[in-house]
Amino acid sequence: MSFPEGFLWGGATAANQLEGAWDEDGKGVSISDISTGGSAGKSKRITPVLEDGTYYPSHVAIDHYHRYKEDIRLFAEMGFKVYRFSVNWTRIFPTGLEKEPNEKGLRFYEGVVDECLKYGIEPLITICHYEIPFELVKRYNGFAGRETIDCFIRYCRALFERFKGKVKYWLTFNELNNGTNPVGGFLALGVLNELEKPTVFQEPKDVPEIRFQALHHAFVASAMAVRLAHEIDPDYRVGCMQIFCTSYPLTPKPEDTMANIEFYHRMNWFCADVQCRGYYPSYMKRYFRENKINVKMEPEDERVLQEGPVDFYTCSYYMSFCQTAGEAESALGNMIQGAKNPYLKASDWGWQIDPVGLRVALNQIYDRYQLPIMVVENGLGAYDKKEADGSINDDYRIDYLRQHIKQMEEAVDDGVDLIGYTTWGCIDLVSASTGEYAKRYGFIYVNRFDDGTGDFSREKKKSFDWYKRVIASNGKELD
Ligand code: BGP
Repeated sequence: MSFPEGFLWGGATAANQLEGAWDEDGKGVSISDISTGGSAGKSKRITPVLEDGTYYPSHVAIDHYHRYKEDIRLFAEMGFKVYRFSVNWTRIFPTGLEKEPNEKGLRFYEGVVDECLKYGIEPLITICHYEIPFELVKRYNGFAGRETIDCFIRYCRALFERFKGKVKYWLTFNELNNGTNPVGGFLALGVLNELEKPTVFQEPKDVPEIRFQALHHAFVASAMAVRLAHEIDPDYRVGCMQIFCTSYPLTPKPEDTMANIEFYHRMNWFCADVQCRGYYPSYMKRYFRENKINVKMEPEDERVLQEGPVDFYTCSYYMSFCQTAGEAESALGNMIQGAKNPYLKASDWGWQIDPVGLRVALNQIYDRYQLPIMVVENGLGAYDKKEADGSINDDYRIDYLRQHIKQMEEAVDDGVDLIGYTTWGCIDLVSASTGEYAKRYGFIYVNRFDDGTGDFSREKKKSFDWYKRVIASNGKELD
């Protein structure tokens, strides 16, 4: 039992959560740039007009824009085989509407890609990771407007043409199925139904029909992008990316099992079914009917979806839930909530920790699609403490990752075609859900804090050397 030869070990980040330099070299304003800081107890806000004196973490993040060479050198020191990062759409097309790409933006990512290749690290690029140009939100309500499809394809073309021969792996949208949740409509699809005043991130004005319309346009855009990628370079491999949330019936009551199936349909399968199989699953007809959702489709959409299934499947995996048809104590999770599982412990942010749930997930996904799989996000957000001697002993993170890697190994033994693993936030960065630095995931500590202090210097945590050993032994040495 072992990981296959050539297994892609590495780490993952997203532009808006680490680059900073939010208005440098011609970059435009993205949806993340109008999101304020927040914390576990205080939701961040989306402010259509930037407020003087308000703190916007993406504007500086961890200053990776100016330090990417140092960061990638550290990734290389750990032995990364792959580095997953996102391109910030607004560096390439500042408003999303330009006809020609911004050369300075392309050059920045060329620098990142070349730096990876210098160390033999395979770049894995997320094209749209919660970074839709804000101008497209104002004009078209993000992907709710069909016009945004063309803007996205123009952006994809610029990337596919520029990186031909250098980059092999692409993901169209980060966690597209987050668009099935009210909170995810803004992040994943750029849908913001309230432009006149700020929105509390956790309580958006939600119109399900608009959200599912936007999701449909994103499906079409994603399928068109897959096709375009293959036309430009037949060696390109394009994947989908989902939040995977393993879930169990809370009790053996048949009604709880049915509630769990419905959760799986909407949350885990709907978007992946469309992106992997190329057509809408039949169970969504009922959901749309019962929720009075009418999605408008153009006559060619069916064909476009059929012609653009993805080459591989990827997901984030952090935690699991239970489902019940009745009442239950609820537990927090990645963008969504579910019923609490009495057998699991939770992280400092209340996310239930479930390594076996990852093996369950990988089996379920592979049984369904028979496609190569990468786990492109997994990790523990925790409060790290610096000891008097300056060391950061994140044994809890090592333990979390170790348990999950063991379960991935089991899944490989079960026959799952798992080809890679990129831990989330391989370097500390800004949290997507809470907008804070305090929730740290990295092997590399960044001296930057929520009160705006800190010089951005980088330090290795205990987990740094541990992960280096894991990679060097291809997952054999986990202690
Ligand atoms: C996923 C996102 C990431 C990331 C991660 C951890 O949903 O794709 O961008 O941030 O979750 O979540 P958080 O930062 O909220 O802890």
